[in-house]
Amino acid sequence: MTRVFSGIKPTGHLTLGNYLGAMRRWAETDQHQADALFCVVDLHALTVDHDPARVRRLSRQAATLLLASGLDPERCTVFVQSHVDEHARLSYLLECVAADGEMRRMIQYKEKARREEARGGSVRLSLLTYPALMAADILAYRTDEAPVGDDQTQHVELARDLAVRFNQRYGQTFTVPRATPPKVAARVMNLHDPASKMGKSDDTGPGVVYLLDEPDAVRRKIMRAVTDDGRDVVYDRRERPGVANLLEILAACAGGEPEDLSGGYASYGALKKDVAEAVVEALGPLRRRHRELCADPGYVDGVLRAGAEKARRMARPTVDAAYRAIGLLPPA
Ligand code: AQP
Repeated sequence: MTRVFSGIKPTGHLTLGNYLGAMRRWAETDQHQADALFCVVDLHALTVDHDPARVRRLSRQAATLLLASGLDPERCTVFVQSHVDEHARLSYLLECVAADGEMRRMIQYKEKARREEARGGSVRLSLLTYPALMAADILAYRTDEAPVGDDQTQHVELARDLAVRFNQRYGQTFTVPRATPPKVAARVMNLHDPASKMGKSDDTGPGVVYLLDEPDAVRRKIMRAVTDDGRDVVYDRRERPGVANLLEILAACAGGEPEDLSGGYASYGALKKDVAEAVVEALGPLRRRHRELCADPGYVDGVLRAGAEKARRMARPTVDAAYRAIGLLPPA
């Protein structure tokens, strides 16, 4: 059976981008068709300036939202990264296989380092080495497929390269994974700045739809989305990125192809209205289930405890094998 692994970082409140680009597919498809693991990758949240209490709060919220989105612990493994030591253990070995130059080429590193420097902060070393930890997340489980949004495919490519290199140097140890981006909404863009990805930690709240936004807030944000010069509704990602983003969100929420949907609208206002209603409807069940789960924190704790135990059992043999292969003396 295909093994699938993917994760979500508790660096902010989860967004419509996280949902359409990743979570929805995990719940609707991956958990039914594969041996799937989904993880709140909390160690990754420490790569930028953070408030410890907030990371803890957001980790719990992310886990609750994963379950609210439809992940079923009977069908897949849901856990928190820091509860399974194998991720950090393997990450160090992969840092010993990775080259400094390939880490510095990562687009997310460049963008986030620039942002940290612009804020006057210092860039953490872990921001540079983060892709090695992400590779460890994936490789520890002998993952075949990593269903991620567009922005993460470069990191999965790096995980592939590291797996191949490790296997060549030290003997066959890892499965070589591949990224599987979604067909639509692989990159949901910021509603106020359609040149930038809708990210949970980019501090531009009005352009970001959060999964727990009230329906009226969702409507307001979408009605205020920037559109492009011109009045006709056409799907053109390069020339009309604002409208293209709205059409892609509509296609992802209500079905259809962005090109075909564009023909049904004579004005931007009518399009925005339909997008807003489609998003509110798509998020409705998730919001309701989230409220129920918040009333039962013991259930969420139990799922995470069992998930971590299972994940540990799955990862340990591979990580132990990697330790042996690279030349470390096993404990007596
Ligand atoms: N805007 C997006 N469109 C499509 N997919 C997206 N994903 C994130 N944003 C979009 C996908 O969601 C999954 C989890 O992402 P993550 O939490 O690991 O981190 P990220 O990709 O760095 O997402 P953010 O929200 O932008 O976080 P920050 O702002 O902290 O960097 C991934 O599969 C991702 O592709």
